[in-house]
Amino acid sequence: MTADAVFAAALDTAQRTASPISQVSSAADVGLDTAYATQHALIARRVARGERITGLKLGFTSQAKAQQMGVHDVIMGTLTDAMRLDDGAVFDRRSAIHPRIEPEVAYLLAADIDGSTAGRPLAEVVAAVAPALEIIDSRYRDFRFSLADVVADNTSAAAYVIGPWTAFTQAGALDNRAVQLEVDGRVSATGSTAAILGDPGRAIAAAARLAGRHGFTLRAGTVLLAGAATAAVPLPDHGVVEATIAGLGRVGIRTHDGADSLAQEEAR
Ligand code: OOG
Ligand code: MG
Repeated sequence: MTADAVFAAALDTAQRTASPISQVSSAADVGLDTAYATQHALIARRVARGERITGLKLGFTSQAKAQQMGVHDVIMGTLTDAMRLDDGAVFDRRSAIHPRIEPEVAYLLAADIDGSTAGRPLAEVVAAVAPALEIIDSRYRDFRFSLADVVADNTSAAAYVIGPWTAFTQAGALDNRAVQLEVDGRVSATGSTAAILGDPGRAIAAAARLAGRHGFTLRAGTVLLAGAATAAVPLPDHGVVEATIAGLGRVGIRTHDGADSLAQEEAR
């Protein structure tokens, strides 16, 4: 087996069993090419089990995230239908190791995107925008990683939920919208969409560049998460998490960590 296949198998098992592993960089000198090859091999395993790719995500597009994790390059990960939750759905905390949650801007793509799309007007390549939440869960011990580690681990992607879509042409400028993350009705992070590359619309060109360089394809009808606008916060074992983006609306999930707490949640 090649190194990327070995790493992919270990990361896949870590995710499926919710048990953390050592950073792949602790065993070998892993470069960015091997890291993306590992991510592609990991996704190929999930697709072979019947999952479908539903989009891509960017990481470390904001200073808040880069500083929180000590990783300063923009990275790309892959989303599948098994990670998608409906707005308002319940997430089982036990399926994750040490999950965190963060507010995101989601784009619905109107066209296939590759390196040549970088110069096209956004209105031609984006159909709609929505507030979103991402649950991240590093498969590495202590939620610590190098750039190559986190790329190999599919950029910590665990789950995502998308709120109501607004047609891109109706959404207006998105370069400075207030973002708020609430846990059980209490504000736990605030920021602005301006934190995402200065304007989250720049995520499209950034994704096009990374796609060309690292073997991804962005397809019409799939989603792009532009990256968190604020630092991530720990996912509560049991509670309600909501994100609001001014002018775009609100999106939320509930969490539970066992049958009893789910029953309590449903009785509320
Ligand atoms: C990596 C994923 C980063 C974002 O929105 O910046 C990311 C991590 O923080 O574990 O998803
Ligand atoms: Mg994210």
